[in-house]
Amino acid sequence: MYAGRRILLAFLFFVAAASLLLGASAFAHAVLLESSPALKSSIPGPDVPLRLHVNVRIDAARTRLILVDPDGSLQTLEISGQDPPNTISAKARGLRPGVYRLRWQVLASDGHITRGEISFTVVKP
Ligand SMILES: [Cu+2]
Repeated sequence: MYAGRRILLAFLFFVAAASLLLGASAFAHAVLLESSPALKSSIPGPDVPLRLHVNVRIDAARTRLILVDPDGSLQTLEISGQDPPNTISAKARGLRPGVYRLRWQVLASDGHITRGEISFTVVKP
């Protein structure tokens, strides 16, 4: 009984230590802090400025932004700016009202790729 408890405590300690270590290494990855448009927000069209803010400096040359239209078609967006180096800016033009998804993929300075998807709604201006 007592030995079982000690094993359980050791296990819990191990889990806590492992999650601390994982948390520390995950910090070097690019984590999305903020986006414009924000997730599930509505924004007037037809021209929509896009901006992603991550926690670390990213490599623009290895960053991809793909916009999925309401009808499911894809367009690759040109990255127009990276100032400061932990942000990416682009502009989507001529968007009709509807639900869009921005698929993003960034390469952080530690060599790890992070991806995600932000859905937002374009409304009439
Ligand atoms: Cu990493």
